[in-house]
Amino acid sequence: MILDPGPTKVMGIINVTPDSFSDGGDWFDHDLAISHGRDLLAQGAHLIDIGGESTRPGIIRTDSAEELRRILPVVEALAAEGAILSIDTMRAEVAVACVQAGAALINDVSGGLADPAMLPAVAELGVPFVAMHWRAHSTQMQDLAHYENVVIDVRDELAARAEAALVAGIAPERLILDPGIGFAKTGAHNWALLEHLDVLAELGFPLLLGVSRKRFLGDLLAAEGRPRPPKERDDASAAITTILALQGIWAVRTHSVRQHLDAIAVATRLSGR
Ligand code: PMM
Repeated sequence: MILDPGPTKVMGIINVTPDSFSDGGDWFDHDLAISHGRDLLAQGAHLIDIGGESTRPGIIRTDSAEELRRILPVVEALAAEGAILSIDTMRAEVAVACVQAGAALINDVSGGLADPAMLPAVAELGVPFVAMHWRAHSTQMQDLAHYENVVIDVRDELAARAEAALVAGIAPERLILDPGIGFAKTGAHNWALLEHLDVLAELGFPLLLGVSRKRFLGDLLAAEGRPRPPKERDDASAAITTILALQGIWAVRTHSVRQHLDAIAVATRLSGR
């Protein structure tokens, strides 16, 4: 089972969107998205995360019909080939349709906050659920990047989401938490969370982390005042994965799979996990 203990897992990303910051448009065509999924699996991805709605800061939402039009054929094709699929959605309707089409896990960046029907629907489906730390939709989220103590505040807000998920009937062994790197957070907030994941681990649930190609890495690697472009942030992303694997994080959500598997192999060899 995908949630069994063991070395850190790699979740490869397919954004079937025209406008994601990291790979926007690359996999918008169904055939390209499916062949990209096959490529990520051939590289060794343990699971594939498929999303049809960009969450880039400032972006206007996609409607549910369009979200399903983008992802359902990709889910059907890759599930038929035996891939373990995660669905990156904030909508219960999309979650239900994709699990019926063969998806294995729901990844909700809003942790069930965006759609009140999400937690009961996932409880009913009986699949694992990733609850990410989130404060508002993309148009407002960066206005809410204010914390007394980001580590404690994110821990407490995630604990509240976990509690809501359990009350809705999601089994504790099917719940995964994610601090939501870059969502209502500044670069400093992201680094503080990465330094103190032990505090989040105290909640007792597996952790998923998504740092791949994010803005704070572009800023870290900036040259002449210009952030490093998203597709040139993969080495730095994999460096973080090494550290996450040493800490026993459950999984990383990444655009490039092989580099991260290599990083995990090194960390696993050194730590004996
Ligand atoms: N980040 C993005 C989208 N979905 N899901 C989880 N669980 N965690 C994340 O950090 C996360 C996510 C945005 O990144 P992308 O545009 O590169 O997919």
